[in-house]
Amino acid sequence: MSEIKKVRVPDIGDFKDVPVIEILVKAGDELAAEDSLITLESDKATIEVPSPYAGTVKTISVKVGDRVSEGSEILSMEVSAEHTDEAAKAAQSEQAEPPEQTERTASSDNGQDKAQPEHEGAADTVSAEQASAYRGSARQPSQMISASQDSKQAEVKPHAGPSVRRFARQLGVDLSKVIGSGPKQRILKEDVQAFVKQALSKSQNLGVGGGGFDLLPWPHVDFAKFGPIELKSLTRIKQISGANLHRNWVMIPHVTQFDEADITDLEALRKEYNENQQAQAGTKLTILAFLMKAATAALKKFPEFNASLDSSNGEANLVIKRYYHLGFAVDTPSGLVVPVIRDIDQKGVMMIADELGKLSSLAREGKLKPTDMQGASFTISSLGGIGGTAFTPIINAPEVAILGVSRATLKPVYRNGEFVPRLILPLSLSYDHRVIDGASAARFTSHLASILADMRLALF
Ligand code: CAO
Repeated sequence: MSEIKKVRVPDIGDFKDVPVIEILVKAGDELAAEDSLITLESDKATIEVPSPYAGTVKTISVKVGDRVSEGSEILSMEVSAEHTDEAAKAAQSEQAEPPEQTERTASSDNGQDKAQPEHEGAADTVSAEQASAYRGSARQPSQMISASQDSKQAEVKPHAGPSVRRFARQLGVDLSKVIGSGPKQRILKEDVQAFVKQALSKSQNLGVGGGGFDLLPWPHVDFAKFGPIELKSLTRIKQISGANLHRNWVMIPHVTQFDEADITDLEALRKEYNENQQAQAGTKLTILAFLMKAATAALKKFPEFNASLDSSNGEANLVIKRYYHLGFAVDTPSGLVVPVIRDIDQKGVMMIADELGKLSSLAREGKLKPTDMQGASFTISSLGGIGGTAFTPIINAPEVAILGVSRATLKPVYRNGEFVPRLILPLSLSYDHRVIDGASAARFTSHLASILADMRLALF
């Protein structure tokens, strides 16, 4: 036995005259109880109305654009008596434990909702803990479907909730191409995200182009709850360099090679020179000027460190530079800047030291021109004047390596049967592992250390 049942808009809270934005079924459709029938969209929320019965759709009484309220007829269904009984039981249990029939935004608006990640739209509102639990579930992300699946899928209306449909519309995703991983292949927001991610990764050029990360939202904490706070805006330099550092950190697979150089003899030479110069008030020679010269000699021997990755023609190439323009990080009151000294290979340490001093002063006064900071093929970041034993500098893209230098200290070194005090300079070389292998990095820093121990090697 079966009977015809009219399905009406259920209690939708305070919403009245809400426009119908989607009709999700058609006459003849076989439905299970809880399948979505229509989508309503008020100015505050999107509401999906589920079927109270299992059965066959006979007639549809609304069309897109109609305005409905509680009690408005939606459609009629042929329902078997058995299903009607089940529905009655379900309705009873619903009263004890209301199901989630409406969109998150609607229910959270009236304060009745607790977001549950199993349903679409939840990702908009879930807490960090809920989201991480969701990500940890066994659900498989959706995949792009083949052309044959595509045509089959086109006959079937994609099974997705309103927030997911809206999300897909915003991103321009054709839901018929997305495979749902929810119950009854329902398409979840995650499936749309996975679809977009896959499409993006297909269009990327060998990992050198843009990138997408399916990360949790940043936690927003009201710190004032825990004690007094003060707001300070980041300087313009920090905002610009921060964005660059962030991109470089996430897009370049960094590895840092640590090494040490014995600069005892170099330091003796430097001090002797500076003492003579002080009498004449000449340029002060710092370790950094020697480091630039030594690094240039090492770059000549290992050209892949003086290079950039390029994928503009669709395949990955290494652009090896036959010029030696070295950037050096300068700590200024407004933030980090990196002026560049050009053609180090053609300059002596005195000329380099002179430019270092001038560019550092301009940097601290905020007077560097854009051209002063362009064209570097390799960068040195020296924290030696401040302290520290080692650090992991971030590569200054599109370069492929950066040398970090920490504070030189006297260390006991075993030589000819006895410990002797030697001045040891810590080196930290970060490199792009797509371009440089660990063995090459170890060879580079060993060679650099040999040059710093005996600058005559820079002549070869
Ligand atoms: N070990 C021991 N002493 C060192 C040293 C080292 N590696 N490097 C420099 N020093 C000494 C210098 O010899 C100098 O001592 P004296 O005054 O007795 O001669 C003193 O430290 C100060 O040197 P300096 O810092 O003025 O000069 P520099 O050429 O070494 O460095 C510059 C210039 C511009 C690189 C530096 O001032 C600077 O700004 N460093 C910070 C860079 C930075 O922030 N990097 C981090 C980037 S990532 O966030």
